[in-house]
Amino acid sequence: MHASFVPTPEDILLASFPKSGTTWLKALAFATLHRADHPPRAADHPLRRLNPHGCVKFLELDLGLPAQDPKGGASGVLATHLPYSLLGRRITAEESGCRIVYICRDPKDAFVSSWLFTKKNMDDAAAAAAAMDPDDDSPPSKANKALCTVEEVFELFCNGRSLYGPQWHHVVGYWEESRRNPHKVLFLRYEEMLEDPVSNVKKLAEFMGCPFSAGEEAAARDIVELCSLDTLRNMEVNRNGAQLLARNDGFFRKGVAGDWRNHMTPAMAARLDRIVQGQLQGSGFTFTIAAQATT
Ligand code: PAP
Repeated sequence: MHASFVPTPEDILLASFPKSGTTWLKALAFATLHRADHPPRAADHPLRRLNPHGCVKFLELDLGLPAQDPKGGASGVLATHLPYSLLGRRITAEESGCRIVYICRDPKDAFVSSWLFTKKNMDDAAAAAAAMDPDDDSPPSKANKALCTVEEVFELFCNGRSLYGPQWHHVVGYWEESRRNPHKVLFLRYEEMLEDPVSNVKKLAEFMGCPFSAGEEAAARDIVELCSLDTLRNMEVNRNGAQLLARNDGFFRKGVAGDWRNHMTPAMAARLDRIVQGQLQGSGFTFTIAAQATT
């Protein structure tokens, strides 16, 4: 589907490795771009009735599907999990004018988030199947037999075998392009956004060509508030709605940096850090916060 996508200079592409803050970035970019039509405090703001994935579509998944909200679908902002090397010249060429915002996250947290998301979806599917067939008394764990153990999935992740992986190549591909071409690719870090969301939203707005004016200080703060994990999580659509393959509540879990500590052993974390550091050697890039976290 994405081969048919022809970007215009107004288009913004939000790129990320899965479970790195995509949903948050979609919400922030959408709310920032459309703040004139949809003030963040408005009761009928699209983010109050649509999940961020309903407001900003995925290039490789949704294009060509009927949009849930035609206005949202035509917002000029799209998202992708594709690595930079697979985007295609129509997007990456300087002449396309299309700009890319990338969000990166500590690989340990992205891994844990992905594992828990998959597990939850499998549990939800098993519960839904059980509800449809109450006479089937096989234990729920039986329905989940297909799910690998966390150790097996971790092994694959460490070997670079994950959806859109290896994670570190994904990040470095966009990071290098952001260094070569800072007006084409804005590189954001999930952990830095947690620390100072308002500054990062201002940076995002500037890059997207819609900077906040001096009188818009409150609007920037209101957008951060509207798009915060707690606000989005508590909306009816995100408590009870669903996307094609997942319930919306699964997109809003803890939203912190360093939760890997609660789900990985120190040995697992040290191993992944070693692999990533080895792979990053010579690139000039570091997951600074990740490196600090295990020392
Ligand atoms: P996706 O790749 O399926 O779109 P993505 O949104 O990139 O998922 O990542 C989900 C993570 O972002 C979750 O992290 P966790 O599992 O470690 O908690 C989710 O909680 C977090 N997240 C979602 N929305 C927000 C938000 N508004 N603010 C901060 N973090 C968020």
